[in-house]
Amino acid sequence: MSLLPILRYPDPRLHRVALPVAAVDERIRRLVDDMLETMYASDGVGLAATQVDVHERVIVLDTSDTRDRPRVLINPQMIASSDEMVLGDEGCLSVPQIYDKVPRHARVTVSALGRDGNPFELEAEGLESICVQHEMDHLVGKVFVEYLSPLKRERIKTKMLKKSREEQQEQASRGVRAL
Ligand code: GNR
Ligand code: NI
Repeated sequence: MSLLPILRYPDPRLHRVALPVAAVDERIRRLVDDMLETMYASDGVGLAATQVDVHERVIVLDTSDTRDRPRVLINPQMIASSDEMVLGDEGCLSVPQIYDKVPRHARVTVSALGRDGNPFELEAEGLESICVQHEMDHLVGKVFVEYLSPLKRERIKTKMLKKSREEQQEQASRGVRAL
């Protein structure tokens, strides 16, 4: 198992559209395990393969309080969504320290393949429903800041670029080569 680096907004690779997984094989199972390890290490409730620069339709999530209920969704398809919407505060591991309200369907039903390659359906509500929609957006290249006003999005972009420049300078000053 290994920790994977997470792409940071506004990296253009976050806007790539993921392709379906052709077969749930050893490579995909390793990706899933590394994504789960990375999600737990980052205290995230979900992670999409896009965020670790793998452009295939793989999502992991765990919205349990105990952080011991990993869910794996390979080739997820939205099969139903409630008309009722909810407005919750969202964050993203690719946009650290930014939180804002995003409208989402209150409930969704998704079909997917599990880590074992077997199909299943997930009926989600509450945080899990929000998280599934947030992760499925990542797979089509959409980051939650795209629901915000262009002004807010530009401010976030500027803030993120400034932060990454500062981090690079700090690393350079410690003799670490910039990536
Ligand atoms: O850790 C995360 N928390 C979160 C909170 C509210 C709505 C969505 C999320 S997903 C996010 C992890 C992440 O960036 N997944 O792509
Ligand atoms: Ni995210």
